[in-house]
Amino acid sequence: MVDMCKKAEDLKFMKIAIKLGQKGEGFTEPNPLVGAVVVKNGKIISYGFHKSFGQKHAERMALSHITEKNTTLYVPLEPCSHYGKTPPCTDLIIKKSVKRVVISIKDPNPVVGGKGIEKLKKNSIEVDLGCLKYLYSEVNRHYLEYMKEKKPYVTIKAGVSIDSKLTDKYKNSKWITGKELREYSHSLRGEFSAILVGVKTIIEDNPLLNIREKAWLGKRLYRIVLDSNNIMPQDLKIFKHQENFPLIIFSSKNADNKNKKVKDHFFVKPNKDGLDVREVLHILYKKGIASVMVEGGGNVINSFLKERLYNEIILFCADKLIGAKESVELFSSGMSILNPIIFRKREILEFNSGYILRGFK
Ligand code: AOF
Ligand code: ZN
Repeated sequence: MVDMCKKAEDLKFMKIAIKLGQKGEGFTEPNPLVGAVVVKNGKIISYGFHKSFGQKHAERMALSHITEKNTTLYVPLEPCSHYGKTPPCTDLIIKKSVKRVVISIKDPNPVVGGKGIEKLKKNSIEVDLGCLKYLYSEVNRHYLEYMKEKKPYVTIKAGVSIDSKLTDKYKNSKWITGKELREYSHSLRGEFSAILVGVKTIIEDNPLLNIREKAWLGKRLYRIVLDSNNIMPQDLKIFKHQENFPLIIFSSKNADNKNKKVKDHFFVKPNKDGLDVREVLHILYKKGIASVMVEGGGNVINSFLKERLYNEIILFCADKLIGAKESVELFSSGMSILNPIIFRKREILEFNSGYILRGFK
């Protein structure tokens, strides 16, 4: 893969713009991660990034206060040309007499989709497209999946023993991974718009499913529960703190109990494994949820694996052997043919008590 830019200095400044955009991770969705750098005579004179959903676009943060003309603007995503929550960034770029704009990728958002670049060119601004497009597509993968595939980016996360067991022989899953791996996994929630679990996990563990780490202070995280038969008791902890951690429930259209327990309680098509997860994802897309981490238990993970509805898998593997045939295995239903999971990229991180494997489809 070639990720080259037209000029060597473009590579340097675009890398900085992309890194700046990453500061907004976990806070901008369903909007993208965008940073912007303004350069004059080889020096950065201003920069900015999109901090959180609804706030100013990166280009506006970087350009608003500058007086210099004939600058180069580095922005990984094509500048917008539409009136959204803020006026078009292209108008500001033109007003500020920017000479050249370097962009990694065209904006897949249909309201922009090339019109931003066209407008800049029409106003005699030089545009270079493609610089670090692979790097940026990786960084901005939630937004791209959401815009292009019209579904949230799905990450499956599971804590397993080295023999792939999700529970011990009494079907307890809570202590498969130790403190070290559990804390890491907990903090990872910050990267996503939502976490999704099955009702069994909620009833057995009575978790809050929120984020408590300082690093993610102020983050809003949706909690999604798949409860086919609508049996979840309403005195569980999951019903608390819905201001910052809104709860969404999905039950089957065939459930006997059709009482809505929260405002966003949806009744969807059932299938033989539980619920039609495609419909679940479609509803989440419509609600503006760009990424979901599927946390378990076994049945829920199974449904997403079976439908191949995932973009990424994160396995927290503890140095433990469980061995019992009564314990729940990861993907125990299996495939009818040998069907390898092909990761285009994988990362492995070692800990004292195990390792994390993160595979990207
Ligand atoms: C951002 N931040 O830095 C840039 C974006 O919801 P709005 O009105 O703010 O518009 C969001 C769209 O604006 C987004 O989908 C993308 O097409 C474009 N660019 N958005 O949130 C930014 N540059
Ligand atoms: Zn904009």
